[in-house]
Amino acid sequence: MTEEFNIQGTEKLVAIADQFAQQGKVTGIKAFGSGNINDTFLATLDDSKEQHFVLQRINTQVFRQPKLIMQNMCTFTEHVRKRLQHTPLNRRWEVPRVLLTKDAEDHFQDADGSFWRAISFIEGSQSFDTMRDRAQAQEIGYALGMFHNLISDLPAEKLADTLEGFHITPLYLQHYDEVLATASVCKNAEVDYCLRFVSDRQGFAHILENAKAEGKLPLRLMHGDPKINNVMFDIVTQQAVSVIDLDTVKPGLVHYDIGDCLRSGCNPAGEETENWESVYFDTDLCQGILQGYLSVAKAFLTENDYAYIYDAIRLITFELGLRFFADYLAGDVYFKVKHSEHNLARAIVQFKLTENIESQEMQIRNIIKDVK
Ligand code: GN1
Ligand code: MG
Repeated sequence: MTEEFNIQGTEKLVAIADQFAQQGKVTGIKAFGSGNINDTFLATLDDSKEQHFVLQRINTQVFRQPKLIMQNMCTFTEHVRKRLQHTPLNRRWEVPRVLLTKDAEDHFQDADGSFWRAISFIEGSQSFDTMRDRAQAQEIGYALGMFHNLISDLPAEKLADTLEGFHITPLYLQHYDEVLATASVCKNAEVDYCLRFVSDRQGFAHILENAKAEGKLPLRLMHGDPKINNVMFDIVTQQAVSVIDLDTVKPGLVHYDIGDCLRSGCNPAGEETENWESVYFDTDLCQGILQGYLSVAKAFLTENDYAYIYDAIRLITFELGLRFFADYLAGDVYFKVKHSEHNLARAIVQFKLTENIESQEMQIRNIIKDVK
């Protein structure tokens, strides 16, 4: 993204952001957040009503049909807006709005063919890369539960599949095998650890897809990426007020979300640490997240849903490690990296976390039983 920071680049960005400024003028723009796929910027306006908005360049190598994403986003936001109008909550809750261009389009394509879109910024809010404490864990859980609750009456087929194969672990495994067959793997202790780790868990990779195929887990709508920094907190009250990053809201299993939220929220060392020995799964935070989640999600969960929560936590953690490792072997074609070993390091974090989850299986299963 360094290109963006020369004057010419900034001018170009401001001009693109200006397309979405219905009122006022764009006075500044800066890189924002820590996304691994899209490029994200925060634009500042000289308008007193709406001071900021989020501008994003969609990575169309990953999201091949960005127009479908915008369509899903509009269907989703419209549904939730109506639900909240009909049944208001007794606390602050916000849904990011899709901003239109001056030509009333939900995206803008620049001269290079890049796909840009803008989303409202949740004013007075912030996000966190790692969990602060148990109270925050409960809020994160509440946020995911509220998100699921608000779409639980929107039929899954109303949204398009914008990223085929997303969270289908057996497909990631298949892709990994293909990459492995052709990659020139540079062997060292870390790579050996990862190769071994994956090969020991081949059978397990199918657990959620089997349950789905057997009709034990229904296809529902999901967020797809409810990691800790996609939950926004009110700066003053410290309550969760929004779940952002709606690109992967589409049909799937709520278990992918539960697994993703817990693998991300219960890892105090964070996804980006290189201090692998410090990685562990915090069961106290796990209990907090699940309590918060169930305070709003109990209404639509079945016995089978509970039965697969532990497997979901273990699987989605393993899956992300597998995705990072496969991308390392493939030469970093999917996730953005800061250096050549970055995806390998990220994979090891997720595998260490998986190992720690496995070693605490009984405790985690007991927590699920207790909070039910
Ligand atoms: C990617 O781009 P970002 O950071 O929102 C990825 C998620 C991973 C996450 C790990 C579409 O999300 O699945 O869990 O990185 N998104 C996609 O940080 O692959
Ligand atoms: Mg995302």
